[in-house]
Amino acid sequence: MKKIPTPPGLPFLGNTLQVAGDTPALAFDELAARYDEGLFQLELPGRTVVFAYDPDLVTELCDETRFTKRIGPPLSIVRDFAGDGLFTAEGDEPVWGHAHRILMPAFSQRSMKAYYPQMLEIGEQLTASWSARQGQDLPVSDDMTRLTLDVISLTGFGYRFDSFASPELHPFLQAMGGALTEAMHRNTRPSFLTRLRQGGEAAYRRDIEVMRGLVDDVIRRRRAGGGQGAKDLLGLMLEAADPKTGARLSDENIRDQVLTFLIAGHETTSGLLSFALYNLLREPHVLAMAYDEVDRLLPGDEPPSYEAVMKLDVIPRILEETLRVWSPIPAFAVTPRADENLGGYHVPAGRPVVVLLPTLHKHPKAWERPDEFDIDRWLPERKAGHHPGGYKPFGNGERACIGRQFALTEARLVLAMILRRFAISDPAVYRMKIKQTLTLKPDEFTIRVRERRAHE
Ligand code: MNH
Repeated sequence: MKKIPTPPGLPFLGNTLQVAGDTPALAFDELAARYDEGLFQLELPGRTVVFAYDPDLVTELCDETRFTKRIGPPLSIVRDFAGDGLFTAEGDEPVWGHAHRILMPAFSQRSMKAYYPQMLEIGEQLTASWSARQGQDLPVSDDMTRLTLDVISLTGFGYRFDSFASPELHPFLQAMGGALTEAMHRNTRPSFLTRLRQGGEAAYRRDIEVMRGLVDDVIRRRRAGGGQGAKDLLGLMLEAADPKTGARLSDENIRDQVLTFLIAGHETTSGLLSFALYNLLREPHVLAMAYDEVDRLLPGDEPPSYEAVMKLDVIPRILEETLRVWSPIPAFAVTPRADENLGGYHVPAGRPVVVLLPTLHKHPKAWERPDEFDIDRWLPERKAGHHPGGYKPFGNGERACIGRQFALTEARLVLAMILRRFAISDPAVYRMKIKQTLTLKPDEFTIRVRERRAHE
């Protein structure tokens, strides 16, 4: 067996200092650039972790008969607030299967069509808000967050944040950003340092209380308003039984799921939309193709129909390529079910193996000219030739993202609505600066817009 490359570390701290900054994802990416083997190993506080990014190794890691999702740090820390929600539940806990089977129907393509009018409504709030702010610097990540939070809360729970009515972001978002960032730091920071930061612990507990308070409000309003028979996420959770076992979700589990969906259902899609706008401003010929497409397929001023949006082709390819170049979730973790030979390297059962998406998605074994933003990679004939382990923005297998269609439907609609109405520009000539709160976003990215044609 070959030896997994390991960067030299310090006694006691191991490799902690190499990855303890504000953007661990970028630190992992830089370490990966040093090792052509396609994997390396780090000694982090209290544990040894393997990081893999060679597409052949990732193909093996995605074999669910050999590897399974692992809830270790940072997800085990996120359990402090997301509990047994789908994202952070262990696969062998029965509650994961119960919730998965109860909620799957809410993510079918048919359900997407049912959510469409609400997605459209919030999309129109965004474009109205931008129209009123023409010529001003628009905070892209903040406004995309307003949009995606309002969409998941309205479609999932019938709850309105009305984020575009307020210049400040909702306190829920502040609390969520704080808690996710703290979970990220606790992942790489030695635990004695976390124990020493007493104010940090209090702030973390406060953030969790703010989020829980909001969740209780969401559930209370549904119960007060009757809302019997609603087919949204909350309706299914309150009323449906697991088709396999007949089990229903406990009140505590419903709270965990609501918080999970409020977070997972918006944080990543807002990153995707922000990165997509960033890419379009750097690729004028792609932007021109996108304008041409929306003018052809969504002409006039009427709200675009679901059917017309489903016919878009350039915009979905922009989203696929954006997820390759900038994956909002930069990593996911699996572990061998039994001691494993992973491409000639010994990996013991239970050892965490983290798939590093930014490095994987630019690996020369899987991608020609990996640094080029090329939406033609996603033409059907070229897609068929892709490396099977080279692209995993939504994770893998049965623990892959349940909200993939939801995110892609929302993102293609909103990107189309923006481009149909506005000419976008970037007079500040933004340079990418990543902000990581576990997930990635462009920090302090602003754009300006002008109406493309006069609306009476
Ligand atoms: Mn989502 C799991 C990426 C949008 C709800 N999501 C995952 C995983 C990735 C991921 C990667 C797997 C994580 C892991 O293996 O530990 N998700 C994304 C991206 C987007 C996204 C890149 C948008 C772009 N996700 C959404 C949306 C929702 C959602 C929208 C809900 C409406 N995601 C989830 C849930 C899980 C998940 C829930 C956990 C699924 C499970 O394990 O059963």
